[in-house]
Amino acid sequence: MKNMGFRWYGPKDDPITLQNIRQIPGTTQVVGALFDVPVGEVWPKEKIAELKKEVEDAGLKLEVIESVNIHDDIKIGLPSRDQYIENYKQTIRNLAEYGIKVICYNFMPIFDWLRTDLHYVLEDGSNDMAFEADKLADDPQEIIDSTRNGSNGYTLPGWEPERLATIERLFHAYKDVDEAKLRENMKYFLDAIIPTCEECDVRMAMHPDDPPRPLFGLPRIYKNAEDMRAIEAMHESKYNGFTICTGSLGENPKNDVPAIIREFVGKDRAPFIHARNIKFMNDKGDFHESAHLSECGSLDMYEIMKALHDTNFDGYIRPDHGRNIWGEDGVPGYGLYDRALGIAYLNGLWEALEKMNIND
Ligand code: DNO
Repeated sequence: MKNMGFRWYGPKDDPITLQNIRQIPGTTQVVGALFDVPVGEVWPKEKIAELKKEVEDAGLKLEVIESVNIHDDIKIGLPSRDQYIENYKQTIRNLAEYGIKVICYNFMPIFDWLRTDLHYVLEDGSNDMAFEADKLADDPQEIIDSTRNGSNGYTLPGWEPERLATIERLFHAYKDVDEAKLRENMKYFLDAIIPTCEECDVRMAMHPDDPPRPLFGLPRIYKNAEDMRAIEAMHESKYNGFTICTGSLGENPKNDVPAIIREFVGKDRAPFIHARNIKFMNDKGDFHESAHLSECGSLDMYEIMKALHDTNFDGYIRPDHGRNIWGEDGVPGYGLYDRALGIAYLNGLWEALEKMNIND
């Protein structure tokens, strides 16, 4: 696939090098970010330029950013949001100057994605991440206590201790934010930034809530196709788009992922795809992640790729979380080997689809 990408955490934090990525056959894009700019601040041009140069010097392209995170004040709807929105618009302009075409972001309150186990051991001795609802507290106070004591009861990927310290304050700030309020705040944000995206030709690609269900009483607004239609209607523009993360949406067995692709790629509202598989552990929706192959998980990756092919998808795609295999133990979900195998598999499915099409 022409825009196959690989997420990279940068020279300081990622044990994977750009050369490693370059050597994965069929990979042209690096999906990157600036990890040291605090959420809410403008991304400085010099740092963007530096990242871009590094990626291009390695023979790769940088056209997708994951993520420019949204400050919680915007999601809560505090008066300070206007300044954060102005900063976001400036970041969009700065990124556009360096050829960025897609910005992936999410609108999840407080937490990004959540798992209850980062090293769930599979039968073959490899490990990956899992989510079991029973292992999660109902009471936010329990998370606060457990994270504060460092008792390791919860797994909050990407949460540094300083940010954890703000959890308590944040839960309080969200107490009056229900789904309707969060949608209202999202519309306010989109109405403000989408005209800038249109001017700069940068497409926003909202990532689904992961897992796609309310957690700890916090609202979730991108869980399924219906939510996507509501978000789409908030601000009609192809620049108000989605990341379709097959794993996140697929974590709810009621979501028909190929149908979601057909609908939203079909109408050019999904410029970015995260392709991964998950495996249900029971009928309560608990799951662990898996190798990308259909036979290893619960999602039919052929049908997913076929839906992309049938809708003439020509956006950006990357493999998503992989297992830790062959003794590797890197950033959870973001090791080298299993994601590289994922790329080989996804590209193989795509090649077959292309050739079947030609012979039709
Ligand atoms: C998890 C990722 C998410 C994603 C953000 C987008 O592995 O897919 O953290 O990057 O939700 O803002």
